[in-house]
Amino acid sequence: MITLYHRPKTRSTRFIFLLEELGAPYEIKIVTTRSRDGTGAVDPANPHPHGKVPAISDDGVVVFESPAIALYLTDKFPKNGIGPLVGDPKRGPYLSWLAYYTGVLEPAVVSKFMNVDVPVGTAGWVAVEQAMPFIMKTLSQGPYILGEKFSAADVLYATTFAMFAASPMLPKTPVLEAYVRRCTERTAYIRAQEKDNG
Ligand SMILES: N[C@@H](CCC(=O)N[C@@H](CS)C(=O)NCC(=O)O)C(=O)O
Repeated sequence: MITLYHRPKTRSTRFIFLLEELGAPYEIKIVTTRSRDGTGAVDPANPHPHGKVPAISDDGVVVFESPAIALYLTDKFPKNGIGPLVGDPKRGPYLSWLAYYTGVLEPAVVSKFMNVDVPVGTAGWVAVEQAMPFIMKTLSQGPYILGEKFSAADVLYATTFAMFAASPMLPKTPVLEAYVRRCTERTAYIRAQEKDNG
């Protein structure tokens, strides 16, 4: 049984979405975390090393960091084909896009959000103005990040774009809007919103 350590309306909500897509048996354990306004506190019940969400525990095996959780879950529950497995030609792109999410896109978006310049050429990631054209080119070639088929990579990317939909840092294009709509109209996404509060 998977336990999802979760705080409503945070990065952990997307893992309710993924678990619903996978049809996996899971329980939600609501934990407290620190908030940007200085309120909240790390919850001793949360196994994440820095008291953040998401984290999961699979009968005592703890997994943290969104791409690792996505990969762990799609490998463990392959029935619905949400994550290409070893041997599938899409496995390489799948791993790349999962790693790109926290290795490049998140730092790019957060740098922009916090008004911090990315030291171009030396940082381990690029500015959001470089990341987004690459993502937009990919999305203009197929309805999903990996092409024809929805995957757990879309769970990470589409929920991020949905969250920042109103932000000027994201391009307002029909391709991006249609992508977000396509993913957030999924019944698993809708069920996740209903279960967000535990
Ligand atoms: N790199 C982590 C980021 C997790 C993260 O920053 N989560 C936020 C919620 S959206 C959090 O728990 N913040 C509370 C804190 O930093 O103490 C991942 O993608 O899994």
